[in-house]
Amino acid sequence: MFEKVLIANRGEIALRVLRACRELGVRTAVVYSTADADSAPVRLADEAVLIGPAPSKRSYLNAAAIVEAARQVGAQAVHPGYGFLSEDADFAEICADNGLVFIGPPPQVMAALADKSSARALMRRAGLPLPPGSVSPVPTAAQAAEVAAEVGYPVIVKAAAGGGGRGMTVVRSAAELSRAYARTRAAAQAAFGDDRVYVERYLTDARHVEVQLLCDSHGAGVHLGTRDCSVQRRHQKLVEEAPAPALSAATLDSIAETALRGALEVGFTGAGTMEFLVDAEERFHFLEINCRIQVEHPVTEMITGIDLVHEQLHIAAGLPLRWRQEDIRLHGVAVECRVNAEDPDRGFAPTPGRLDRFVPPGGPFTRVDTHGHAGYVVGPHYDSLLAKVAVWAPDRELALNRLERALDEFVVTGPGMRTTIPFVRRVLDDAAFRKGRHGTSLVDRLLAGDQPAGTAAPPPRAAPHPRTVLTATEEEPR
Ligand code: MV4
Repeated sequence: MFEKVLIANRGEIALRVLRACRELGVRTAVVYSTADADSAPVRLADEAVLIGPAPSKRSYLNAAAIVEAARQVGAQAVHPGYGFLSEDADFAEICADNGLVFIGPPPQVMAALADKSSARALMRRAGLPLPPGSVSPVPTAAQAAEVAAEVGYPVIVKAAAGGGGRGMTVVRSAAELSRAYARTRAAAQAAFGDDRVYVERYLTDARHVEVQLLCDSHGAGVHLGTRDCSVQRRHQKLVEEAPAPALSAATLDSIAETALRGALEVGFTGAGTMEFLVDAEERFHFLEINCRIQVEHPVTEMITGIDLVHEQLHIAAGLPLRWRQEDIRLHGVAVECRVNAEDPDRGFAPTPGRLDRFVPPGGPFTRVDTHGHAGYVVGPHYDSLLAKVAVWAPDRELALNRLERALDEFVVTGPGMRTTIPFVRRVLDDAAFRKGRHGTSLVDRLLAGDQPAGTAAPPPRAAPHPRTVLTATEEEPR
């Protein structure tokens, strides 16, 4: 195992990785920007290295500064967390060139999978089912129209260099195609410096189901079951659960086994996630592979009892996987929600500012991953994730009740401060969500404020905090 790991991230995930290192007896160093000087990970790490000012481009995205920090502290490996440089194959390569282990897959594998069009071609070759569409990037609007006519409308034009919902346009009819094609190419060029796009049939209101994978550097791998992440707004997940609900055991097994086969085929190593869309007939279609630990990993940890960051460290250190597939048992249901400093009533606009009260929930089977505390200042420079609340229960209904209970306890206040908690409560109250029958259009339906015909609105729930306070003392009444 490594003696010292550099954590190249901030916020709750920096803390999460730091804790895993501590538990394995690995010394920790974190990098930080001036904005995070008195943050929890900086205070808890064995060492901390200032790498630049608040803007991420000059700190958490500054590969040279991070490699220099690793050299200064004598770290052997770099854990990138999620976001920032976590899926940057060039950064992984720079680490290797400087004698550092990048905790993730080999740079060539990362590069092949970061290109969504190339990932699609690789998975097609491995025999995975894909949404109907083009095998390679589509170079002209006329060819895009040909593909679209073949697979049928609606279609979606996706940037090869995109992913995670960035650089995609849904096209409803042939009349809109050439403009949408041109616009997506221009946007991809501007965002990624790469204007290649491909075309797929657009699958309406499917479910977003993903598979957690662990593969070692000796060709062995296991899957840790599925998660459903259909509750998203503009590709920001709000609620995630494991396993994916309301699908047959046969479908879940088939998706998970297919994902593992595809990952092993391309030499994937480390912790990764394969994303699928699942349609109403339970047919599944490969979308993309993420080569990082994901925000929603705790729900998988809760149903498997496996610490995914421990496993990442073991795999990166070259150790063989400690689990065979038959050792992995999925137990119960876990649900997580994100508590972002955002105002759901104002288009989820970030609400930066100081927290004057911050009281996270507790109780049985309730896990809170957060770097927040009273006095913490939510700055404007980074994403607005304040906390993740994850709960476990033997069944889904109890898990959802437990999450509602946990959210009722959570106190987050400050001048102008709002959170996503009220919106998540509406999700948890939704009739289709309760049945596990929702797809990716749930959030838009809730935001449009309409219930589908024949679905009664759920009964209002009790006030989250008791407002009645009685006093019974031994004093004589006057
Ligand atoms: C799609 C799709 C439907 N059809 N591709 C979004 C994130 C990225 N991983 C791929 N995504 C999607 N790709 C085809 N062919 C639907 C999504 C999608 C989605 C779309 C609109 C609103 C919310 C969504 C949530 C998850 C996935």
